[in-house]
Amino acid sequence: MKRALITGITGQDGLYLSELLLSKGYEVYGLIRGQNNPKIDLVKRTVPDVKLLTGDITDLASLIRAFGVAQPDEVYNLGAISFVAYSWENASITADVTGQGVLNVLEATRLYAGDDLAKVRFYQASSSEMFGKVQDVPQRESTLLWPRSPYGVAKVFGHYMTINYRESYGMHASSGILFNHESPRRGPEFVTRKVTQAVARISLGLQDQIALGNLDAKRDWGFAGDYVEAMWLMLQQDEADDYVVATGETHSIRELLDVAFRHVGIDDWADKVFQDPRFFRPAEVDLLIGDPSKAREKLGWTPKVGFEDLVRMMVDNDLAEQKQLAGR
Ligand code: NDP
Ligand code: GDR
Repeated sequence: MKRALITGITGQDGLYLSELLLSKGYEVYGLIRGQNNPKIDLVKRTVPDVKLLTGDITDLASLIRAFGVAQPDEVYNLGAISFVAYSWENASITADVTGQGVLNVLEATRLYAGDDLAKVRFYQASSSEMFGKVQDVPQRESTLLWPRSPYGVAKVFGHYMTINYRESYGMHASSGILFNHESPRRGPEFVTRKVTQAVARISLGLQDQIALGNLDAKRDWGFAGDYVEAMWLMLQQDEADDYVVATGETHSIRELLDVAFRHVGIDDWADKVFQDPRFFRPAEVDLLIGDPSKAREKLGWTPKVGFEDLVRMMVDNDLAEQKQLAGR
């Protein structure tokens, strides 16, 4: 039975990845931070077979202890401060967690492996946000990185550290450059879930309008359940490498609004949406569209859920959730 250690177990991807690995017969360990993390219940309910360990990726000693218990064959470093907008408010903490945290997990992995580096494989959750002010369209593994947020800068550090551990020590360390991926488990601070929750509430008469920022930004949105499969596939290869994981399609926030509102029978959403300066960013990433050819050819990976189905899945989930909350 293979053993996996996941940081970021309480997040969207941590839950999907745990389900995937458990279904493949892995023994799964998840790192939980904080003395009273409110998401522990969610993890216990969703993936009761995951074994929880206390630790924080900014605390190397806690990682060393967690590795000692988990004895992992595979390590998935998903833990991060992941909300781009927040990273301007707390740039230094973002650097510590999303940047330096990666180095800590790499170092804990190396210490755990000792002289036998082949005994463990490492996955880093890199991000399309590293492309920022894009230098190629579509973006691929070789595209020059030009991050536009403290989060993006921190991810670039983690990305190159992962490559550096591979090149310096021969560690099986891979980096998935994942484009935006969403699901009914997406945090409500991200634009897709913010929109699908609001659309559900508007259609149920629980809310009148939604306040958003830049409606013209374009993203390559896929389904998180598909993307965790690519993470796992990367660690099953003989050689570690870096891969873009994306759908190859891009859509604006306006198109997201079109699909979500249309799904509840509202064709014209102009009076339901207003722009609020609070949600504009100091520097924007205008266009993301990935070229997933390498993942398709080398990993045999393709996304299964398309953009419109993804949005409809999220609206349906939020309709059910909001009805239940409203006691209907
Ligand atoms: P979430 O924001 O849903 O989850 C982030 C996780 O990181 C949470 O479990 C959180 O735990 C944990 N975490 C935060 N700080 C620490 C810390 N100091 N020590 C240990 N764990 C910590 O993110 P996603 O699941 O969406 O993303 C997973 C990873 O993939 C992240 O690294 C993200 O940056 C990256 N990524 C995500 C993409 C996406 O579109 N979803 C695209 C590309 C990359 P807690 O409950 O304690 O806060
Ligand atoms: P992103 O996702 O920054 O791409 O990072 P987010 O959903 O936050 O923003 C996407 C785009 O929507 C615009 N936008 C708004 N965004 C939010 N959150 N709230 C709003 O009200 C709003 N209005 C417009 C944003 O300006 C932006 O252009 C996500 C995270 O999961 C990262 O961790 C990950 O690395 C990248 O995706 C790939």
